[in-house]
Amino acid sequence: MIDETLELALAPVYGERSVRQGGQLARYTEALAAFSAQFGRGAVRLFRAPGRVNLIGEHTDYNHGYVMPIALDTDIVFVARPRADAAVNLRNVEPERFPSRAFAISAEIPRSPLGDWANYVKGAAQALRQATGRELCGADILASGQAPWGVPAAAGLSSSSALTVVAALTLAALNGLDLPKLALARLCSEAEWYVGTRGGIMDQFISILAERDRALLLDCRPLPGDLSGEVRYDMRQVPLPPGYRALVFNSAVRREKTKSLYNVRVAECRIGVALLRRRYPGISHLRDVSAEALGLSDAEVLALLNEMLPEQITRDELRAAGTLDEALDAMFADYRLSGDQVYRVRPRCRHVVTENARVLASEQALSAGDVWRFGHLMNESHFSMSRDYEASCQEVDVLVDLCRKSDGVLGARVTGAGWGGCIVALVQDGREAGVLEQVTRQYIEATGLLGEGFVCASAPGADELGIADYSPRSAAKWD
Ligand code: NG1
Repeated sequence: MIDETLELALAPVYGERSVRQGGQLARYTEALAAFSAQFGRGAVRLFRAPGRVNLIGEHTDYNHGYVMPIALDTDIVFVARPRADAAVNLRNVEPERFPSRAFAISAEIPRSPLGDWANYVKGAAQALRQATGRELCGADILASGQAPWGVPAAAGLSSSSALTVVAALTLAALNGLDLPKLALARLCSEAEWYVGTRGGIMDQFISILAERDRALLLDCRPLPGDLSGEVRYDMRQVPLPPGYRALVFNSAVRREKTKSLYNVRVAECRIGVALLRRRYPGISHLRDVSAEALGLSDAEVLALLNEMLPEQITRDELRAAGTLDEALDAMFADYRLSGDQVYRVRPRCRHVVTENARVLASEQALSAGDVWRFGHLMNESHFSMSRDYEASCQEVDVLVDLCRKSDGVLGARVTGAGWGGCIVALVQDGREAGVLEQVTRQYIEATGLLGEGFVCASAPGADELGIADYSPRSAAKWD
């Protein structure tokens, strides 16, 4: 009986084949049993949030620019039961990797050590508590995100955001909070700052707003509020090109050690804005530096960057030049950046400005069915990430190169924050098995690393299993 009910709930999410043959049914059944073993039998609710792969538009989101991600069918699932008190008890189906944790929900939840998985749940709980301003009930939670169904960690596929989103979704639902999807997405992107990185909104938005077989073209600049005060964004679901598949290859280079470079990049972009504002005070983010917005040609925009931005600069040099305003000073402290950090402002800004243009060009190419142009734009994007943003690494460059040289590949690029992790490639339908086999073999020959690849299956956004919206559920479902 449970199997049939579960099957009905899982099929629209993963597709019928994945439920039994792909093992999803077994995964959920195991998670339900593990929950009962840990917390006792009784009613529970199920929630999931997917990881993502970004097709194009990297490091543009925190610059109010454009991104084009799709949600993957790999996800993190919570089996949850509300508690009468504020305690959150966390268990995981992989206790060695993710040990049990417990904390109480409050407006200021003490952090676990850096890298601890509980921090993502704490960030979500604290953000909900602060946003509602009222006491929240806690929960007993069992998390399931193991391979092959989970989102690989530290691979640029947004496992951290999937965890944040599923935690916020679960705690909101168990507390009867009826948050619109956009408000939840916004809350989750702010919640993730709890862990220390000053990320943008892409990952949490796609995890919540995704539709199956669609990429989301998201303009990361919030639209001016209307009278209701609700946040709004410009976005469009873009169908994936028929006859082509997206492949993801994991370079097997874990990138968590270099995560602190992320905040350096955000700082470099903000320094660029501060310097450009001396001539164009209307610029608030690098998104405003475009040919269209400034009434210039593309070549003139690049000339402007060359003229106004230094190749590199330090905090002391900024101070000496009189450009270190209060906001920048506060940023250096907030981002925990060291005093001797060198900021390569010009190439970083060049990447963001050209990447925004590439996302818009990609949308046009895809709408016109011009997949070759889209592949070319992916290649250009990687080049820019590698050379100007220095957010690639040798192994990832090798992997991208091997992909591009394979028959049937139209384009390939690093995806996510970079410095390791995954790449994404666009491949002609029917060629994917050959490309996967060949590139895996050549990559291990070249680097000694086993870079696992898979064909992307897209999935809908985060939700409670078996229902279509975030309204509170009355019925207990599993026993
Ligand atoms: P990943 O690769 O998931 O760490 C990060 C940011 C995104 C975006 C990309 C680069 C977080 C949670 N995510 O993604 O907002 O800036 O890098 O495009 O910080």
